[in-house]
Amino acid sequence: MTRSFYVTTPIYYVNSSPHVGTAYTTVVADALTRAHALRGARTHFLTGTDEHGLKLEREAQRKAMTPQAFVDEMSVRFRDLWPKLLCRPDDFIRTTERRHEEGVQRWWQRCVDNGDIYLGSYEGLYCVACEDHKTEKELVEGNLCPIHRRPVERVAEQSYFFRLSAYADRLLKLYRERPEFVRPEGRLNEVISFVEGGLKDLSISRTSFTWGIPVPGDPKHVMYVWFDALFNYLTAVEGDPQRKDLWPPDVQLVGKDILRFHAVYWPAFLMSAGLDDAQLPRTIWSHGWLLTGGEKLSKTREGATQGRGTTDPVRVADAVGADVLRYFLLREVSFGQDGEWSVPALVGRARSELAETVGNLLNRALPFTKHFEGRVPHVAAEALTDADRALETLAATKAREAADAWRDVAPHRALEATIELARAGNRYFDEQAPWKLAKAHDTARLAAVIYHVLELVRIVSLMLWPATPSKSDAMRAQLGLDPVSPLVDVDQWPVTWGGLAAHAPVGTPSPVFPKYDAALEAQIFKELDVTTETKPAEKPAAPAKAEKPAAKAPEATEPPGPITYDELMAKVDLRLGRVLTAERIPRKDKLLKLSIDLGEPAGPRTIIAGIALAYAPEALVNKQVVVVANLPPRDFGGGLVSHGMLLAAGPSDGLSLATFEKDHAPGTRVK
Ligand code: ME8
Repeated sequence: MTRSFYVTTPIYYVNSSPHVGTAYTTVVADALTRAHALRGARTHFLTGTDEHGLKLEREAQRKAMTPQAFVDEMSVRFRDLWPKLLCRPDDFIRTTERRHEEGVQRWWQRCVDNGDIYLGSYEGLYCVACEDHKTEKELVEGNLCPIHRRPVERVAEQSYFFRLSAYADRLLKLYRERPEFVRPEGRLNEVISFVEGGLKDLSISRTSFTWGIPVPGDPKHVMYVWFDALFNYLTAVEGDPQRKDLWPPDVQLVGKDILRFHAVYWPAFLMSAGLDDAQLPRTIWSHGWLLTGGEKLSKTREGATQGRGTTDPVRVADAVGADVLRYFLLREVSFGQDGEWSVPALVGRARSELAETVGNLLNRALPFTKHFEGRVPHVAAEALTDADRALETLAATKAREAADAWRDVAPHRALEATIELARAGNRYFDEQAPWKLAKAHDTARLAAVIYHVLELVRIVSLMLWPATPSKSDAMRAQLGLDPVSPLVDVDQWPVTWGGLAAHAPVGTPSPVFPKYDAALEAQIFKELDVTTETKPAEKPAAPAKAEKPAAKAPEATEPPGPITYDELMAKVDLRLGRVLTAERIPRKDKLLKLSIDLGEPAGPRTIIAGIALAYAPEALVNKQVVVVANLPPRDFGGGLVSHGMLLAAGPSDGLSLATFEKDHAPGTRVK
């Protein structure tokens, strides 16, 4: 049976232009869609714009425009952005469209018919930037909204209410029976505590402004913008006979700021409208924020990037290419966690992973096809060695790992598996030394080695396609292959070896990624307003004291110059971790391989630390440690990659690990 995959992004407020934070969710949705399409699913990707409410009415007034003219102009900026980022939504819904307005009015009426909407009066606080009601308790110093740091408004007016309080038990039963309804797990717990804390009925209409969908039968009320907006996911598909059966959505991506609306109000509205549990969305996937200087990157904080570059996705895509921006967003942030926006970090990733690992592998292997008349070499079975077979097995393993990670909405893990495979390809190339085989006229071995590398690049190009579609196609062109083209019911995920046909002509070699040398880096930094001194690590940073002589006299080194607290928090991500397992590494006396829980949805991290002379592995299990969590991975060779560094001090045989007096949850940030 054909599998379908329906994914949604939030519909974005059009009060100002999109930024890389907005682009983040859409890029993830697009990449997930591509990954599922490549596996043969019938996919549907919905995004759009949220165009009603007080915030937009006021913004239009400020611009001396009618709300309609204003939202028309702004919505286009979103619609036009997505193709520039190689995103291909199947539908783009605007809440000012007729299909939506009429649909929402019907859903409202269903809730009325069910006895869940009643007239009352609302008195309380409201944050226009959030379009959300607030309680005194939630406010921060100066009576400000904790998210936007802006004053809230006092509202007192007649309002329709939604009987949210009646749904607490059914919601709790839903979370219990279908824990995958909210991901990641930690967020599910937050949602459960919120509902267990008691649900109050929700004010869902306003009379003090007019820019909204009129309440059926009482048009002096307009609907609360969230009641209107949430139903977009349904109104976009219900009217179309071709799309109706896509319901319910498989994955609804939302930022953590709007999880409550999606995990509490949204299912309650649907329950009230008569949907049974099987018709509710399958998973609300809440992700973290892109940060600038430790704070949420938002429309109101544009420019506050501490010199780490513009947040305008169009400028970034123009300067480095949409593939590279997409790759960075998907790879850099552990999906579900917060991550820092930084152009230098983006260039660092592009250099070390895309150019020097993936592009390089193709560039190195392709010229050798001249020994085979510019064709894919044919491999004689008797020329195969254990190293070749090991590479084939690794490719299958990594392809499966990446497929599972895409399915589990973990793009960073999928791409990590992809890059690990490309790294293994480079190691294989070095070890097999085809230049020596060519010199020795060992054509049979040369054919086997070059075939293996080219086939590996084919596999990597498919595995990268969800993230870097145009670069994947460029690599494929050089392999003599057509662009990737998903087909419903055909699983093209590259788990089987040998897709590249022997004797097929290859294309002309040319670098798929530029060489990110100092000149190009300087040019990108200039174009993208990078003013910080921070440079991406040329070489990945060292782990805790690993294999380094003990610093005998720490005082002898010059202390670095002063930095601000914001700089510290922006640059160094220190987290508490708990050691789950620790083991020695054969032939590496000083190193231990640790598995450390940092509370991340992606699971524990592997960290290689140079602490074996000071700690027995068994003494470490369950220990609370301090981890530098935002260093690039460091490859120790032999499949050992460290994903972080432990803080420690002292000589290597008397080293002591930093820890805290009291226990705190894994993942707690050190501040
Ligand atoms: O909330 N990091 O719209 P919105 C990561 N209209 N993602 C970010 C981000 C950041 N710094 N900034 C924004 C709304 N986003 C409502 C939604 S849905 C029925 C109505 C992403 O324009 C993230 O997905 O404020 C977040 O949830 C969304 O943009 C909010 O966009």
